Amino acid sequence: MLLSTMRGIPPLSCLYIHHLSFCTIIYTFAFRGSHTFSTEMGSFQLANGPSPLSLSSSFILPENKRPYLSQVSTVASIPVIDLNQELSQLIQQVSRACEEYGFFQIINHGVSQELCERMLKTISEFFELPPQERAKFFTTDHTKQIKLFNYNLKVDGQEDKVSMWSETFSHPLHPLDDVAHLLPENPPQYREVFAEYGMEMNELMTKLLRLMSQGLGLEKDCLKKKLGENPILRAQSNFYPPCPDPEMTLGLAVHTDLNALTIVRQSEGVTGLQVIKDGKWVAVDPIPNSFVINLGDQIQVLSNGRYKSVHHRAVTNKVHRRISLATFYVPGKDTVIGPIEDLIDEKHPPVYRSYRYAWFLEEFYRQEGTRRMVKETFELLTS
Ligand SMILES: O=C(O)CCC(=O)C(=O)O
Repeated sequence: MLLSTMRGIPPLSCLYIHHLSFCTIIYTFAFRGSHTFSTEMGSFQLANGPSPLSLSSSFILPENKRPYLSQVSTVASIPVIDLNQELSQLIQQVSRACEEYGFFQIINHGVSQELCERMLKTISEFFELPPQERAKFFTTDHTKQIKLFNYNLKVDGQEDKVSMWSETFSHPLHPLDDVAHLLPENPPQYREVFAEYGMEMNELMTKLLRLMSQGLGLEKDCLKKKLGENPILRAQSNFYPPCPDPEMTLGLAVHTDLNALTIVRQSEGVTGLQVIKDGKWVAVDPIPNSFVINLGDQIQVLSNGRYKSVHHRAVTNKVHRRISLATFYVPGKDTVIGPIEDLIDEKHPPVYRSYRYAWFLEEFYRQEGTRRMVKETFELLTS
């Protein structure tokens, strides 16, 4: 049962930010803090920070942007879909989840559990490296292919941005050849594990895009074709250290994903990802050996608004750290995105104008530091 009241929770519009390649939060890397606290991994220190992490004022959100955790539904959940079932039933479940939630979890997906565990362990070891070693990847330049950073949020009427309680490492995942030699040498298995994981994600993305196309009544490769000939997959590892007061801050601010499709593997046993459904926050509890799938802005546009790119956020945990790896399907910059013709008719006029993905990115950066309304700027006005 969902909570019937959300008093104290600000309207979503106050919180909107989207994903940069992946989230649309602002990059800065300010770190201030001098008090230490014990965590399960000692005192975590941001790679760009001079001292161990503490809940200093730079992490504290104004009241109207705090997570109000007691009001998050503990009972409602997003759909869980078994990929190993009869095709027409599977397509129906996927399209329903895409239309009603924009989010679902998948089980029996065919990706090796052992590989996923190795990948999460590798990420964990990466974030346990001494800050000075991780700092080699730190940058404030969002055009960099490989970047370690932490997301910040600009708050109206406040000069300083609020830092999110997380550290993020992002790089291409598939194809990897051009940048493989630039990925971390430590932990030593990093490159091999990510190369293997990238191939699995590429297959899974194709499988999901096919199901989603068929769910729209389209030929099975339609979405993939519309997303262009030179897409890439990017990986974004998120590390959330334990937080002394999860009510005061967020791990990742509210956003929709900028790209087409996202596959998230989260560490088991710690809940942190939350998604909005009918104006209420719902926790996405990790199910053993599952992936969370969420639709990005480009799928919403291609489907002419039938499939939803939904707002989500990550909250922190007082005792446990949490790790997640998001894999993003990123169209090539020249790809023209717009509502698919077969989905347009008299009853369903186009909701968006077509654009090159590069223009969407430009708009995304143009809005940096403001309330992000990127796909909204491509909406067509209806009379
Ligand atoms: O589960 C999580 O940590 C949130 C992942 C996410 O939203 C992202 O990386 O964009």
